[in-house]
Amino acid sequence: MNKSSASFQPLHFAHKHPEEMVDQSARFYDQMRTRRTVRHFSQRPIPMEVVENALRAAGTAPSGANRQPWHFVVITEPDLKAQIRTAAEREEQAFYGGRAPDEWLDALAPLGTDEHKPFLEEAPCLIAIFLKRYGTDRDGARQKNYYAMESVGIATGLLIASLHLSGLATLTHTPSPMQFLHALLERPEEERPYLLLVVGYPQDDAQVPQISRRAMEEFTQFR
Ligand code: IYR
Repeated sequence: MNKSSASFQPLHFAHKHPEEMVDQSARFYDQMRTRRTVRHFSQRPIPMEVVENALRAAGTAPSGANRQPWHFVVITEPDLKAQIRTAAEREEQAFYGGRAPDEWLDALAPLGTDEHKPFLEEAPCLIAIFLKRYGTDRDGARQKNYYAMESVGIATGLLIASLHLSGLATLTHTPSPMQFLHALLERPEEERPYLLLVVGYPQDDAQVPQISRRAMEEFTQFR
């Protein structure tokens, strides 16, 4: 592969009027600012077509050398969710019971999290996100992936935004370590668990921690 293998096509960029651009960006922000990480999920089923479309949106993420180094496992089977809960709670017991340094536990205190993860069984859908450390080319040879962390992170962000805009709540869950997902979901050697996304409706009486978000001017510099 070299430069001569590149082939191009017209972009067909959809130009918008500046007023519409500002309006769109403000509406997107107004929607996104209502997103909250939820830890109390209803057992109510969700329209799986929404999840499928959100995964399609995730798959539009830019990626290093367009390697698209992600794999998603959508889990709705009650048995499998129960197995994931058992395995995650085993790790979390060790985490909260001594493995995590006090500094980390202090940082988590405002969130009220602990080793109990009932949402892993109660939420209708879990999406296990895997990062492919390398791929295979047409001849079956190992092909290096580039910026896989960044690429999978961007895809995950698009997935979360799409699910939120569609009316579903999510929890970015990182049982630590989460190698058990690799075995339970029978993923190949080259994949690493990246994140477990819990998806569903919040419980009617769901509460979320009182937190605030930093103002854009506080985390941005214009020069
Ligand atoms: N994985 C643990 C701990 C945890 C860590 C961070 I960083 C959080 O933002 C929240 C929780 C758990 O899920 O409880």
